[in-house]
Amino acid sequence: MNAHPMKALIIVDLQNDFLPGGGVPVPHSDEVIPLANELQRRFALILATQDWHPPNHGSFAANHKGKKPGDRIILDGIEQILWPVHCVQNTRGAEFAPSFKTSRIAHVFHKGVDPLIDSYSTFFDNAHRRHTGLAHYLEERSIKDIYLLGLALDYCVKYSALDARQLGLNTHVILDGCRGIDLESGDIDRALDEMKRAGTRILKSRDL
Ligand code: VGL
Ligand code: ZN
Repeated sequence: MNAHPMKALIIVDLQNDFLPGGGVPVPHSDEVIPLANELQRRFALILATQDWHPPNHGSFAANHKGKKPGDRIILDGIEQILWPVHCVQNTRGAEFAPSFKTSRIAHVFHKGVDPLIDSYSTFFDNAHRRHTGLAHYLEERSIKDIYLLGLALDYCVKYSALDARQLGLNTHVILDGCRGIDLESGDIDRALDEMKRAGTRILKSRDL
């Protein structure tokens, strides 16, 4: 066995559409990019994720007659919040932020590719029907410790951390490397509580 098992830095959805001015702008999200670049020096394995929707994705309000962003519907049997069009495959909105340094990323995992189901988590879709390959990737390399940062704290980061805990991973969230949407005020605080209760360690980059 590996005496010093690797830990993975997982950088979540640093894509144009989640930056100020994008389709689903996360407030102050541009502020995490320098940290995402800087922290890569501290990890031997860097992974990243991209929200990667087809144009007909069921999470887009525009694909449901009479619906607007923020409305809730039942999509193929489960509840779905509707969003503005964002992160459409092979468009500028889905690209990584221009200042984000990507040369050391070992693998990019795509999520939200099935038009009939959304995927906030980097591990599974919202109904846990299909996985993205990330769990197997980590298992094959005996990686038990993951460090998450990115967007959005109260969606993708939260659901990724909860799935990671269910998979038995030692899960860390680097708080100053994340920003949230707070669609309903308090969402960010509730997300932090939920992650902590599930055994996620919330830490600051200076405590790494
Ligand atoms: C996300 C909203 C819609 C996320 C993805 O990755 O946090 N949020 N799609
Ligand atoms: Zn999305």
